[in-house]
Amino acid sequence: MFPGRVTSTRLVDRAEPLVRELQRRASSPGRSPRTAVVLGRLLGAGVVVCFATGLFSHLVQEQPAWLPLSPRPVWLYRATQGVHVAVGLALVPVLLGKLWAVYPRLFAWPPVTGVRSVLERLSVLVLVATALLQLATGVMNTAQWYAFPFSFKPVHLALSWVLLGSVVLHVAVKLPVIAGSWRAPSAQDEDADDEDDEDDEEAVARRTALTAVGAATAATVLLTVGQSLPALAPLALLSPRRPGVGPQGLPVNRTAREAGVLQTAVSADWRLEVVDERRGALVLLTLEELRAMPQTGARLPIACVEGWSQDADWSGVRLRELLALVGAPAGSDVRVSSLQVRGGYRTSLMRGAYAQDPRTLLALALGGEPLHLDHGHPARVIAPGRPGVLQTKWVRRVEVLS
Ligand code: HEM
Ligand SMILES: Nc1nc2c(c(=O)[nH]1)N[C@H]1C(S)=C(S)[C@@H](COP(=O)(O)O)O[C@H]1N2
Ligand SMILES: [Mo]
Repeated sequence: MFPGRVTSTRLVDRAEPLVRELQRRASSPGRSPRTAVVLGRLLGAGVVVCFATGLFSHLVQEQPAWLPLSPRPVWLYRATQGVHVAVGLALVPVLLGKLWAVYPRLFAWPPVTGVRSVLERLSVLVLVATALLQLATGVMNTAQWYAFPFSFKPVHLALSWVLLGSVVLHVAVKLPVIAGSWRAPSAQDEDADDEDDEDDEEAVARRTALTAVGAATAATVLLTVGQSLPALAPLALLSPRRPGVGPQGLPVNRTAREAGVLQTAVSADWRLEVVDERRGALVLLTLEELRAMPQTGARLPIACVEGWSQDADWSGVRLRELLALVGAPAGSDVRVSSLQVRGGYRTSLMRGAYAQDPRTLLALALGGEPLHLDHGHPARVIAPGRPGVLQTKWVRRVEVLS
């Protein structure tokens, strides 16, 4: 009489033993709730660290007027973004371990037991999907492999809020398991009876699983962290860029050829324009004139948003001395433009605090030699505390904004 209903009941009847069998096969003593909790704690802590350092990176790049950021300490962005990428990479094996530990729960039977369990499963789905996407796009971005059909930054930023939110929700839902895990060691001492053997087997399997994840994490970090930690630079075999490797001993993110400035950057017609339109002031300077001005040296890092960083000895003209030539008031914001015609990093905004810093240079030399074309010849910006993307190369114009 109700053929549709009968069929679906039969399907469910048939599915149950299959799902239970899948679950039985997937179950292993290493996948104890405690394994999941231990890895979960690491993941949670890592997500919080990545969220904080990522948000900082966003704010340093946006330089919102309401947030008076400081160019000092000079190494701050280098440290926060180095940590962001190192922790982000370390999370990859931890997340894979966590998914290994919990995936048999996909085969829970019955699949849902009510509204609460539907919500719980949905929240885990969002958590797993965002975590995988966030880590995958992050890693792909550091490798400059832009295979995804959306622009990285806004998606990575939005996902970071969703991820943080779903971690908080997940911890709230799992609080009983987490709390039980805090109590576990003392509880085990108490019931010293015939369950002991099983506990031992589980403890050994758990330790094996955690050791494997730990080893994979250590290997990932050891083979990449040298991109921002000079002492380990020789080990950074998995990093797209390694300190010391590049023209003048410094890596290059975008070459002069890629930026399309091969001709314009070496043209004899090049002049630096320093402009304050509101005062109607314009100064044009040749490279020889810039070299004839007082030269200042500064040891400052290039700290790429993609995680690699390296200190170098720059020298050139203090930016604030150039701004003084057009009578710009101390602390003015400026816009720096390059010879590049296309691409996101052809111009950059610099807040007054940075423009005024005595170590902010329009650099003409690197390591005592004229700038290599790929490092921004004839002139580039180098300022303390700025992400690499804002250290504009092949500078053509410096414009006073306020
Ligand atoms: C735990 C998860 C993560 C969170 C919550 C997170 C969060 C963020 C946030 C909020 C930003 C700033 C985005 C913006 O400027 O608008 C950022 C930037 C960045 N993140 Fe992550 N991130 C995570 C994982 C990763 C991973 C695994 C990697 C790669 C290993 C990575 C690589 C990057 C890079 C390269 C940037 C700089 C992008 C740019 O400015 O061009 N992130 N992250
Ligand atoms: N005009 C211009 N300047 C630029 C870029 C660019 O693409 N165009 N790339 C930036 C990035 S992402 C970094 S990390 C630094 C790298 O400087 P380097 O090549 O001298 O090491 O230059 C920055 N300056
Ligand atoms: Mo960069």
